[in-house]
Amino acid sequence: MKRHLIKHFVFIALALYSTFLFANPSNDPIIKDTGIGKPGDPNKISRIIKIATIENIFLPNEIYVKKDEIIKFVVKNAGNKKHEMIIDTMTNLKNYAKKKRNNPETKAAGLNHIQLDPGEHKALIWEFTKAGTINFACPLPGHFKGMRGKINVETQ
Ligand SMILES: [Cu+2]
Repeated sequence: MKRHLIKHFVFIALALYSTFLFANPSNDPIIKDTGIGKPGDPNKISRIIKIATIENIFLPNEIYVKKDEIIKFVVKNAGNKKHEMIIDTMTNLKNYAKKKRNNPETKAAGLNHIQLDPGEHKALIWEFTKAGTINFACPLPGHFKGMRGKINVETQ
């Protein structure tokens, strides 16, 4: 009887887990653990880093953080065009930029992504869980090649 119950629970746990893994209602680059980190808890911010977007570059485009830091990026669009900022793997960024080229209406709405109108500023809160280099970019057609940046996640 007990064994039967345990089996039952394991089954439910696995079912929930796989739902969590594969549920991706939007067209987002899927956020799974690819080493890029995860959305950060707004109550546990370690530091604020300001970034500006202009045509067609991020300032700064090279950023240094420490592993386990939760960074609030405050991104201001100081340019005259719309810009976006996505933190992701280069593969996901390239795929998304390609989708955007093929269909400019493609929208991502994940927590690794912000869209900014000229003059607008928005926050993106991110927790860096692994040391390494993480990419960010503006995926818009004509921007993607130049509007790229690197976040160097250093071991503490
Ligand atoms: Cu842009």
